[in-house]
Amino acid sequence: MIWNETIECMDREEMRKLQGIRLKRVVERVYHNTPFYRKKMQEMGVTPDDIESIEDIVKLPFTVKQDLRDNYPFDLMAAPMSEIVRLHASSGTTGKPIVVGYTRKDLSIWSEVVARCLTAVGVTKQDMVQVAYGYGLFTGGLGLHGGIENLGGTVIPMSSGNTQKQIQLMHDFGAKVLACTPSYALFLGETIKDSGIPREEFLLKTGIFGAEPWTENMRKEIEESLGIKAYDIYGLTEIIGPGVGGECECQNGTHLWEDHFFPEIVDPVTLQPVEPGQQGELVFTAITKEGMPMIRYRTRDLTSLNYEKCACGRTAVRMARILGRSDDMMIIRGVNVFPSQVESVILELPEFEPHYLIIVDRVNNTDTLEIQVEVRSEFYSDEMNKMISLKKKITDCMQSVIGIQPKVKLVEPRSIERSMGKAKRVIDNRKLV
Ligand code: DLL
Repeated sequence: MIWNETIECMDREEMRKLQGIRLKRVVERVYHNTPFYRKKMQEMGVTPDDIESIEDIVKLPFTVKQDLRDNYPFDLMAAPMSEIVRLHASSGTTGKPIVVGYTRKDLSIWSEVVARCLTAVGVTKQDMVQVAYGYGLFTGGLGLHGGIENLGGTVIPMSSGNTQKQIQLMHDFGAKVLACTPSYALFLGETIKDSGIPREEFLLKTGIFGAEPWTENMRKEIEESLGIKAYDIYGLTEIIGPGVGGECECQNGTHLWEDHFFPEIVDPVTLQPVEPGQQGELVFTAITKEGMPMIRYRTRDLTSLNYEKCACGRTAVRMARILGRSDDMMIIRGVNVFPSQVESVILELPEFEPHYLIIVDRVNNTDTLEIQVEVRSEFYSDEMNKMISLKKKITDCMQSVIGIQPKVKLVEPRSIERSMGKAKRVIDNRKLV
């Protein structure tokens, strides 16, 4: 099933024309309504008249997270505050939060794109969806919520946490779909197992997971643990929240809803467009937003785009799994290491649980990398020899993938703290110095 066939399967030339018209409109809007953008465009000598087609997007300035902080709270709005009907915010790890505002039309676009994501993975109005993303300033809960209502499904607005109750209601209500972070999905799977309720008594069949990077191996792990199909949903507060894109049943890339969010991939250093299909930093322009449109917003997410038509029939461009954020990349003794590489090694090995912690530090001016990982109970042993050889096995695998030798610490099952929202798996103590 396809929610909006005209758009999702639109011919590429036609899509580019539509994007061009919308780009011109949004550039006019921000030029006249948002002093920040007008100033930046004037500095570059660009006016809305220079924008004739989507190709002209490269004439426009980039926007970065710091710009949102500098314009805190409302200076990037392109609509009067009387037109703003909802605010969301994201705090990040440091500094002031970033704030975004939505007009009524923005909310209706949001519920449209989330409905597309839900339909693309087979969710229908017959289905009950348990939303275990956080509700509140975070966009996850309310974003999914609006899409499910638009689709006509039944929402269970659980929010995150309260894990025992999540399980109980999922079971008693017969939820078919679960929406939460992949790390919380793992925790819920573990908790169901512990509850002693037979898994067959749950009607769950589909998971809609996102808000944090996750690997293909993590997908397999979750699918097995919950007995479901697990799909990716992508988004970010600055652009709209969840639903900037979502996977279809082919599980072969995340379709981006490019009639609303125009994607580019640029080299994060030179900021020039990369060759088609190459990996780089994802940049979005929200070409239909009214409240707070973003122009060429640098997401810091690293991925690549595939414009081939998908087996599902959609022509909407597909984004590869996010490798990580450029600011998540750790440089350890000069070597670039992504948490996703560490995750894929751990999940490749049957002896380990998908729960781990990466601790980076600097001792005597040398970077250290410690990986704590839980050993599955069937492999956990009091025999020293067994544990030593297990440790050697994972250390060798890590070294061959990440290029440096980590210090691995094997820990008991269930000893690493579980996450109910976005998992925090990296502790970089070097930043404290
Ligand atoms: O996480 C919005 C969201 C909510 C998406 C629920 C999906 C589901 P932020 O808190 O602003 O918004 O974080 C956005 O999270 O730039 C990525 O780095 C990361 N991210 C989001 N979805 C995915 C995903 C929400 N599917 C940041 N895969 C983004 C990998 C993701 N990373």
